Amino acid sequence: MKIATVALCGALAALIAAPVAAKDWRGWNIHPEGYPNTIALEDFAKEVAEKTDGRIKPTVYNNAVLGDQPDAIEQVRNGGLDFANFNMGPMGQIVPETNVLSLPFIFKDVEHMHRVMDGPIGQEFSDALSSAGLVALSWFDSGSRSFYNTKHPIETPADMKGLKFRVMNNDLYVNMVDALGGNATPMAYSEVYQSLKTGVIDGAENNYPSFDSSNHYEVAKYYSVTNHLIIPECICISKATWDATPEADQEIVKTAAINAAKEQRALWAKRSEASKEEVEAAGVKVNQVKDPAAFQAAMKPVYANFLAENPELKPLVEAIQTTE
Ligand code: GTR
Repeated sequence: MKIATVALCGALAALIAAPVAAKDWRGWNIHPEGYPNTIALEDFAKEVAEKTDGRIKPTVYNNAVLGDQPDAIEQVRNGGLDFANFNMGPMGQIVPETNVLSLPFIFKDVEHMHRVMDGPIGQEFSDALSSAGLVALSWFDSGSRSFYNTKHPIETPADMKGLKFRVMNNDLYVNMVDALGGNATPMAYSEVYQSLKTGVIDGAENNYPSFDSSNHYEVAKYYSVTNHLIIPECICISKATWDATPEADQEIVKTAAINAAKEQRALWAKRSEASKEEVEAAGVKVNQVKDPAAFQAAMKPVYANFLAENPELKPLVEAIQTTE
């Protein structure tokens, strides 16, 4: 054998024998330990590490320690972070199609949301996310959101008047609260507790598990059930990370994400009940609004403005509304 050939063979052998460097994936999570999403994300990470024999080692960073949601979305898009559990609320500012999911009362109930997101319409949202650098692998629940505040129960839209509510970072929510007669302030989730406590805001809106885990219930004693938003959440992988992953491992990651979503949905249902009981036991007054139709009727201008600004999204809105 010629010397050059020997050297080449040696190099090839070294390549084959060299262990493939494990890929450390960093994952963003807004929630604390023990929250349904956190448990499911950690099980996702475990399954991926096990099934890839450690070729991929995902780590989940809880409590938004890697930044608030809008920042984290950017980081996952540009490959600075590898994966995350994102609520589609703040996503609307970046991927306009996902704003459709933030239209108040667009879903009849959580089951309706499941039917939509688990079918072909869900795929349309995945495609839109993918064009923005995010691969949505599966959909988590986040129940339905209602208003809570430190002052008094909300029975009718008129009770919103004069109250300042924190909303997630999305202009649609500002329009929504305006249309109901209240004042809206977009604010990071992590700042809400202190702002409620010091009176910078009077209220916010969320599902029972987040109202509970964020301790907002300690300061906001009135939770008024409006169910105005039912917003799905994704396990999203950075497209840069995804494209750099061999196909066989992509399959493993996808399956793990679907398993995690099944687990999260089951945990979610239990946690919603438990959190409702917990906040009531802690003295929160929960009331059903007297006339839900009045809240829905107030959303007409929100829809009208949205469709005037985004006429191309009308078919998507109608497709959801007509899904049985
Ligand atoms: C929670 C949601 C979070 C975050 C938070 C918020 O219900 O799971 O991703 O969006 O609400 O209000 O900021």
